[in-house]
Amino acid sequence: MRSRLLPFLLLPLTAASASPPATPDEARAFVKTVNEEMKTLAVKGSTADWIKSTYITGDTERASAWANDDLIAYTRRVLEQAKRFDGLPLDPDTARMLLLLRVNNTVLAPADPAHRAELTELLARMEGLYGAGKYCGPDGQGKCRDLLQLEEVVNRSHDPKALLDAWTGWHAVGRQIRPLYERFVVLANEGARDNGFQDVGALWRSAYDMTPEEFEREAERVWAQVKPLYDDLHCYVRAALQKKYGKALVPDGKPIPAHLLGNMWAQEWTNIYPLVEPYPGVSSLDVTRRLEAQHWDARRMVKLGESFYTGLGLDPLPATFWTRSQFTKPRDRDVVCHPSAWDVTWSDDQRIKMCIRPQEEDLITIHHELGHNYYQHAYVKLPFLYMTGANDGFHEAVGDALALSVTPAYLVKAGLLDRVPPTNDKALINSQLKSALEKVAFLPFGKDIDVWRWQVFSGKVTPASYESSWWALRTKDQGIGPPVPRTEADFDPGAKYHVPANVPYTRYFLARVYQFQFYRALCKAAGHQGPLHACTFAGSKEAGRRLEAMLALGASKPWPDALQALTGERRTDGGALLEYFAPLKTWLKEQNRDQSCGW
Ligand code: X8Z
Ligand code: ZN
Repeated sequence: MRSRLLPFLLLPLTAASASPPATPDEARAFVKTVNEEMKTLAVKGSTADWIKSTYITGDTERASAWANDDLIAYTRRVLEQAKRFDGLPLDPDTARMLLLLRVNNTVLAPADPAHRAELTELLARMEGLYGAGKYCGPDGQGKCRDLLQLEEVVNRSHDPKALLDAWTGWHAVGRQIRPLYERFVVLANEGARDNGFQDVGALWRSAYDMTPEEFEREAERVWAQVKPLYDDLHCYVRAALQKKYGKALVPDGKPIPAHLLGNMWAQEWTNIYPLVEPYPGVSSLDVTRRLEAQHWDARRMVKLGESFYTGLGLDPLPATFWTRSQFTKPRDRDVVCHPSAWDVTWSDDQRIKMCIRPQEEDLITIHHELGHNYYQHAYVKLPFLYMTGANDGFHEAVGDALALSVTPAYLVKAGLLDRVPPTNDKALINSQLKSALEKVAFLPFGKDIDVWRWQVFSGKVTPASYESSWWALRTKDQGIGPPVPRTEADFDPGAKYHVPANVPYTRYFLARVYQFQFYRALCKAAGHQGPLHACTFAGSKEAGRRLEAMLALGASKPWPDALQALTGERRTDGGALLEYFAPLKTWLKEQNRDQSCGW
C-alpha cells in the first residue's frame, strides 16, 4: 500500500491545479495539430510499408517496424492527452475526430516501449513470412513453389492428389507463423488494454458507430438473413462435386473437403464453375480463356478497369499511378503479392500492388482495388482523420459494386467474350450461379475469420485450440472440412494473408452485403427498371455523381448517414443481395428437392 501511495504523495501539490481546465476551443486546436502531425508520421509509415511489401528483406522489415513504432507511440501519446477533453461540449467534427483517433486502429501501443517495439517487429515479420512463403515438396519435383504457383494448381487442377499436395504445401506456411502469432496476441492485447479497450477484438468492433456488443449482434443478424441462400448453394455444389469426385471423397451429409473448391482458402468458388455449370453449352462465360488467348498484359487489364470508372464521369487515375504501381510479380525478389491499393503519401499518390495474371479473377480484383483508389481520391482534401471509409466495409464495397455492373455486353465490347449470352432462363441461371460462387460462397468465410480472431483476442480460444477451433467454426458455418486431419502443430489461420498481416476481415463480409445495396441505389440513379440482376449503370454520369458524393464524405459522418446519402437506407441489409439472386434461389430449391442438404 505504502509503495503505491508514496509516489502520488510526492507529486507537487500544485501540479493538478497548475493547468487550467480544458476548453472546446483548445480541443479543436488540438485535433487540428493531431491531423497534421499524424499525417506526417503516417506517410513515413506507408512509405516504409510500400518498400517492404515490394521488396521483402530484414532491412526493409526493420525500417517499416521503426516507422510504425513511431506512429503508434504518437497515437498513444495523443490519446492520453485527449483525455482532458472528456465530457466537454465539443463541436461535432472535433468530437468525431477524437472518436476516430481512438477506434480506427488495428493495433494500439503497449505502454512499455520494449513491448511496443516487439509488437511492430512481429507485425513486419509475420507479413514477410507470409509474402515469402514457399513449399518445396513433392509435386514441384525438388523445386520450391510460391503461393501463385500453388494457387495455379488449386484453382485449375481436378486431380485430387495434386490438389491435396498444393493445399497442404501452402498451409504448412502457417506453422512457421504460429509462434509469432501467439506472442503477437499477447502484445496486441496489452496495447488495447493500455488504451482502454477490453482486447483487440473489442477495439476492432468499436469502429462501427455502435457498441462492440451491438456490432457483434448486427453481424449475426445479417448472416442469418443470407444463410438460407448459402445453404442452398452448398447443397447444389456438394452434389455436383460428388458426381465429379465420387462419394468416397465427397460423402452425403458431410462437409466438403476444402481442397476441392477451386480456391486455396475455399473462400470463393468461381473456379469450379466448369464442374457445376447448370446448363453446359448455353452460354460461354469463360473470360480467362480470352485473356490468355489474346495475351492481355497487366497494364491493359488495369486500363480496362479504369475505363469503367471514367465512363461514370470519374477522373482518370493520376499519371504517377502508372509508373509507381506494382502490376506484376518481380522476377528477382520476394514481394507481398496479396493485392492492395494505396495512397502512399495521402496526396493523390494512388497505386495498386498486385501480381496480376491474365485471368478473370484478377480482372475482378483490379476493379476492386481501383474502388479503393477512387475512394482515396474522393476524400483526399479532408483532414487526415477523415481520410478513410465511412466504415471499412464501405471501402471494400465500392469496386465490387461497380464490378456487379460489368455485363457480358461490356465484356464483348472489350473483346473478352465471343458473344452476348442469349437472354433466356438457362443463360440467366448459368450467370447467376457463377456470380453466386463468388458472392454467396464467400459470406460465412467473410464472417468467420474475425469471429475466430475475436475469440482468440478475448481469450475464449487459447493457443491450445487455435487449429481445432478454426475448423470447428468453418465446419459449422461453411460446411467445409480439412482434407487431411490437422493437429495443433498446424496453424491454418496463418496461411490466410489477413491473419499474419493483421487486417480485420469483417469488412469483407459487410462489403458483400453493402455492394448490393450500393448497386441497387446506383441502378436507380441510372434509371434502371426491371429486375435488379438485369441492371447495369455503366456509363451513367448520374450514378457516378451519386457515388462520388458519398465517397467524398470519407469518415466525416457516421456510416448510416453515408449509406443514407447514397441509398436512402440506414441499415446493413442482405435484402438487396437476396433480391439480386431471387431467380437462382428458386432454381436451387428445385434442384435440391431430392437431396438431403446440410452437414
Ligand atoms: O483482400 C482482399 C483484397 C484486398 S483489400 C484483394 N480481398 C479479400 C481476400 O482476398 O481474402 C477481397 C475479397 C476478400
Ligand atoms: Zn480491398
